[in-house]
Amino acid sequence: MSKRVAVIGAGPSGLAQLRAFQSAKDKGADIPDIVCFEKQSDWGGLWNYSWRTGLDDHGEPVHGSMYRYLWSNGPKEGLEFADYSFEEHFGRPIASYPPRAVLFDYIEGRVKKSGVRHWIRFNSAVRQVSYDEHEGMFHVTVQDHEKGVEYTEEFDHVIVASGHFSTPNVPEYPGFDTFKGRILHAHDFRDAREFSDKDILILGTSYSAEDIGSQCWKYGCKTVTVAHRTAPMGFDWPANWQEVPALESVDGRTAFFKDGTSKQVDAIILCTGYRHHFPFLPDDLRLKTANRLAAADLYKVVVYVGNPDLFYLGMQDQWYTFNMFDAQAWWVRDVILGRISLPDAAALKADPITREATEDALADDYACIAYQGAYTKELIDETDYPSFDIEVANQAFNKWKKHKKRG
Ligand code: FAD
Ligand code: NA7
Repeated sequence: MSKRVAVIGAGPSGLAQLRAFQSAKDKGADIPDIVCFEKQSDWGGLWNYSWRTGLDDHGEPVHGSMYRYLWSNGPKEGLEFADYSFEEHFGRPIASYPPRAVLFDYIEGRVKKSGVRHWIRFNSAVRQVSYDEHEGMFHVTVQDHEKGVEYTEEFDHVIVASGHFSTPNVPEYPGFDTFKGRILHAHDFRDAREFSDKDILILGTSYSAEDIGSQCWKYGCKTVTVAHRTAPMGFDWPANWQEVPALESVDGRTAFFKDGTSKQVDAIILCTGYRHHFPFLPDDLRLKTANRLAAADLYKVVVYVGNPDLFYLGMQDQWYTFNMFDAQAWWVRDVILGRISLPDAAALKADPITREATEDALADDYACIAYQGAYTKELIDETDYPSFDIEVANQAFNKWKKHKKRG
């Protein structure tokens, strides 16, 4: 097969794509030329931990948003690869909530075993992608930081797997510019010990707020105050942890909240989420979506409806992660191999709209988990990705949610 496929990013999603093509090759399929561009010097995406914040050693924005003592924030039973179990990798059963380094080891174990590293060009940042209508080809311009050169190559397909939890969403509140403490976004949080003996204010009520607050509490901060814009988390928190209404302003070191109360704080940690950010894509190819389960403009949440030769992986909000990325990667592979046909343009466009409407009608988080489980199964059923028990995975997530509520 003479086709060329570019994969942008060697995090869990990009690696799933490499593994998917390798698995087809192992079974005798004629696969395209694959080139994976990764701007970091190693694979693993967010799981490739960096102590750095700001810019990396090449002047690229540091991709990593993870921190030193991060442990899996969901049960491993919900994310296990169907073709490479935790037991196969570690040789024995392991706990449900592994630390970051253990999950990195697991992610790496599978791709080391399948021998796909030679497809990856490391220290290679994709700068620009354009589509030539006449040729029907993508032009991908890459900065090679090792050789210090920029070059452009042509590809039949581009698969964007560059993640969407790296570019911070940073709100500004009155008084931030003169606050007499530290303000940082979760993306730049690295070590909870920095906040021991401090009074911290957290904005946001989702995963990062819950986990970074808990870390700071565990590593000895004096108090945790969490301000919510919509609703409090409502867990059974310790005595020196309070939930308050939305922040209105700060003055000096005092934070003022919507209900008229105030609190002296040393640091403000903005756990306010991330933005989908694709500086290398032009308007007509760039995904514009909220962080939701049914990402906008993607047929089957992977095919870009504006150009069906362009694919995106892992762009939705995530309950399911590694095995869902696999399901997407196997499905995209089969489109490229001609095993799955795409419908006409009208049907491509209609699909994400229907998915959004279904998502909007979901009653609660448990329904969201079931929805994403069903989506993962929908894709798996159309490929040869090894089937796994989605119902058991759903139950693992449900149990985890209930345990958190119990306090
Ligand atoms: P990423 O992991 O973000 O990888 C994208 C890759 O693309 C990176 O290697 C990056 O360097 C590369 N890249 C980006 N731009 C370019 C470019 N222009 N050129 C070349 N390369 C580029 N999930 C879980 O399952 N369990 C957890 O406990 C968990 N904890 C998390 C904690 C935090 C703080 C965050 C932010 C996320 C967490 N996640 C967790 C979710 C996480 O999104 C997934 O686990 C997973 O890392 C997503 O994989 P990805 O490949 O889609 O994106
Ligand atoms: P999320 O899940 O996108 O949550 C963002 C939170 O930030 C959410 O509670 C929002 O409140 C809140 N938010 C957003 N903008 C603002 C402003 N302007 N002011 C106050 N609060 C705001 O991001 P996370 O970082 O928690 O999680 C992302 C991934 O990282 C996830 O996959 C984890 O595994 C780790 P809202 O509820 O919308 O009012």
